[in-house]
Amino acid sequence: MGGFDHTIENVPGKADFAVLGNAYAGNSEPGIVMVSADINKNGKPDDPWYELAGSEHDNEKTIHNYEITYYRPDENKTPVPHPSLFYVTDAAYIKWTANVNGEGYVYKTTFHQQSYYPQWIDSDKMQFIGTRLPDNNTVDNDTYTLHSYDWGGYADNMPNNSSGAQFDIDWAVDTNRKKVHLDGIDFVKIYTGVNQFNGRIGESSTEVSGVIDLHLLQQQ
Ligand SMILES: [Ca+2]
Ligand SMILES: [Ca+2]
Ligand SMILES: [Ca+2]
Repeated sequence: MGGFDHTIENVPGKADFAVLGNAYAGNSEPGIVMVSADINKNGKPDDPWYELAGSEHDNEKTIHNYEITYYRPDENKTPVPHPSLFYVTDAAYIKWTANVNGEGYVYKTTFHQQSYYPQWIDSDKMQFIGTRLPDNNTVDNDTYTLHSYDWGGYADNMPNNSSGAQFDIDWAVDTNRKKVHLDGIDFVKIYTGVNQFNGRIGESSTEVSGVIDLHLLQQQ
């Protein structure tokens, strides 16, 4: 989550800000983008948040109000080998449960040896609530391709220099998924929107390296 030293204006009919990631063709790790305006002018993100809707918003495979809980693993437990993938060192590493489509595990792989559960978190479980986007990968002989969604609303979905990395505040919807109008925004929050395993790549995780006011840059 981040804030700005000024309000990003919602210019009618134009994209208003860009979210920088590291997506390129076949390597999209889409994240949900949320925006908020500092309505009470206290400089803090304690105002209503709105999701930006994109091409998957009305996709029947998108799960709205998805709730997922991750459980702290015992780092000294006996690893469970994967039946076919040699590079998975523990196929029962971090257990997760969800309100839709049940449960599973985040695998540990030889490519990422560190502890995956956030070490600064005291709680033995972490719950997140949000939108889960449809899986965007295809696999051919254990080579994964992470396809981009068609348009809008998603961070780390399309290359930074493309219009697919630009966002229009007019895409904002409320918790009832109805369009809302905001004159501008002061805060942006982004989270990974897919829950899938991609072989040697590991799990999908949205990268964000910056958010840019397109009007300030006078690119729009
Ligand atoms: Ca706009
Ligand atoms: Ca990425
Ligand atoms: Ca505020």
